[in-house]
Amino acid sequence: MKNELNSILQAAKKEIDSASSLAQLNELKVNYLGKKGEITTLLRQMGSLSPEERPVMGKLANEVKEEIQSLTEKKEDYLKQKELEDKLLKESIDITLPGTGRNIGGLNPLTIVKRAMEETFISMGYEIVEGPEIENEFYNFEALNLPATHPARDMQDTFYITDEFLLRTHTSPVQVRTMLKKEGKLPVKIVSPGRVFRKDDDPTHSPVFQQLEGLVVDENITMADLKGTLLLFAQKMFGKDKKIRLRPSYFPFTEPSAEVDISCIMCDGDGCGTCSQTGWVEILGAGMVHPNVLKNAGYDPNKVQGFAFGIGIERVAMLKYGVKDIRDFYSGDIRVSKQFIGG
Ligand code: 2NL
Repeated sequence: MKNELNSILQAAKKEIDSASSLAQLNELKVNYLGKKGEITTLLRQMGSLSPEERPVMGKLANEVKEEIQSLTEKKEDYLKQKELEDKLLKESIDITLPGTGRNIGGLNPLTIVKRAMEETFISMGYEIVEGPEIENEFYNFEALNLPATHPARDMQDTFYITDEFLLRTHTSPVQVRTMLKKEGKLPVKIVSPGRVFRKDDDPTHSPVFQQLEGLVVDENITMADLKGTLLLFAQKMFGKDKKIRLRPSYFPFTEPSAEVDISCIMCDGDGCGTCSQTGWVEILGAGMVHPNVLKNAGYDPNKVQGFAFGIGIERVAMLKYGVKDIRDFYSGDIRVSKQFIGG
């Protein structure tokens, strides 16, 4: 029996030694020490021993049991530690690898230019007013001296939603709404920036574009006020050295009307490709508010006057940044806005 116990111990030592997982170790623990394990089975045969041998064998069996127990515990600790180390090794992060980086967006150049324009007019005491992009014919056409029969109304290739509703073709309806709300009160001094819509699509026309219109109504307003205002605007946007000139033009909502040029920002007036050798580039349209428009909006044209102007935001941005195709602003191509990160 002593020999058997010894060989059990040797076999157990070998198995414990070669166990490579906690599951394996558990299994051999049951095999040696469990209720149906080898040592228990051997101890059942104690009855065949002499009374002197029994306590000796019992003591030896217990020692073998304890040794196997302590060896499995040690191995268990070792395997647990090893499993943890393996896991940590697998999860380890190489902090020397380069980072994945982050894509930071930039403002669309039109937003940058729109904000700069707004700031310019805020500094001159204007209020910014916005309004609906879906309009009706009264605010978009009729009130602005464009009756249904007016040729400008088919000239303006309009997106109609229903017979009644359309996408505004300019931001003037916002100004009509503002005047009507004021019920004849003075002064009116507002700019209306926003998206407008026309059935146009080529390198210099987009079906969706942005405008900033300005309107001043008060007593004793003259064309000199308009010219001074636009000169200040041109100089704030393009540089203190810039000059402007007004050329006679026609808009149904202003009389007289003018097209406004700025001294060429590329060649400073010497003549180049941008200004077609003229030294001037057109930047906006303007004029004195037509008496009919004042009347339609609740003002007496015999008592008050007004000036108004409309500036294409894309036009200003194209000039300022040398953009050749208006559609680049609306392409959604990140290579466009990336060039404007940080303003
Ligand atoms: C252009 C021309 C213009 C106006 C817009 C306006 C608004 C009211 C009354 C009178 Cl409520 N006029 N706006 C006046 C003249 C020209 O825009 O070519 N814009 C890009």
